[in-house]
Amino acid sequence: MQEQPDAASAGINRRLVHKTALVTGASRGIGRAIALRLAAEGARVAVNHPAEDEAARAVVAAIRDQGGEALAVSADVSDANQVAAMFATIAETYGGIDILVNNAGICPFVEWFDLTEAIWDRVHGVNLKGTFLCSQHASRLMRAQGHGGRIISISSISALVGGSFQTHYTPTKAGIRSLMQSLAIVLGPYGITCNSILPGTILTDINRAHYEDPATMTRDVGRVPLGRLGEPDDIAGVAAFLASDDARYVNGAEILVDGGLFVNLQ
Ligand code: NAD
Ligand code: RM4
Repeated sequence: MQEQPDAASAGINRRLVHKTALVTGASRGIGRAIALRLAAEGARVAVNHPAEDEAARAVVAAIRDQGGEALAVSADVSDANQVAAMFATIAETYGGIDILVNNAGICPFVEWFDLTEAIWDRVHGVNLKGTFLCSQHASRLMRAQGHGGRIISISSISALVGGSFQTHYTPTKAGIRSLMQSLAIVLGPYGITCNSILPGTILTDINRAHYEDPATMTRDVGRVPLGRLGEPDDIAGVAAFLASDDARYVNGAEILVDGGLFVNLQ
């Protein structure tokens, strides 16, 4: 594989050379930033997207343009058959997997009294069941390979605190954090570490409409001691750390990446 002058000149380490990663929901937002960062550190990256998606092809092209290796893999992470087919493609193409980033997630902002069973099921299906399905497939491959692995799940500050328009969503993020804790125990003996990242508020397509209201934006920025909402790149470096050998003894942990929002209560 070619060297990456861009990564080197940006001071980015090449900690993931010879590693294969899958990032779910990697065509936009936080997933896209993580895919680009893992590739910049030398990993081959499978860029998951749920359906026909021009943006996923653009992420693959951006990685190849900087000398990296990437593949777009389509699957709705809530669908067991599609997930199985995606992992078969990755195993066939790259021979296995070393790093899984469970990032795909949805959060339609909905009032509690308007919440329907269909919305509840869909949010749980994508966020929590998707994390279960992908983690089980990845860990089976990692166990068979016999040299450990990394499972990193994008939980949320919403695993720790409530959200009035997120009554369907916060339980999925608490569930993802809890799943990583249990899997840290189950998979630790195979050298597979399982950790969560808990982003605070990162401005992406998931919440952009919510922040079109300037009063909401001013209120929420005012709650963050660092004085700004997060950006996808604020999460990408933390994911790369957890994927790397620098985090080899980090297991069953979580990293809150929120600019100080959570501790700003008094
Ligand atoms: P986003 O809407 O930009 O990205 C979500 C990604 O998930 C998209 O690429 C989308 O195509 C993909 N996706 C949706 N449904 C899918 C499915 N069924 N199968 C596969 N992929 C699917 O939002 P984002 O903010 O980048 O969110 C990424 C993750 O970060 C989510 O899990 C979200 O809950 C979490 N998160 C976001 C914030 C935030 O403030 N933005 C904070 C904490 C956690
Ligand atoms: C996150 C967190 C953010 C919100 C997004 C949609 O987990 O709750 O504040 O903007 O979800």
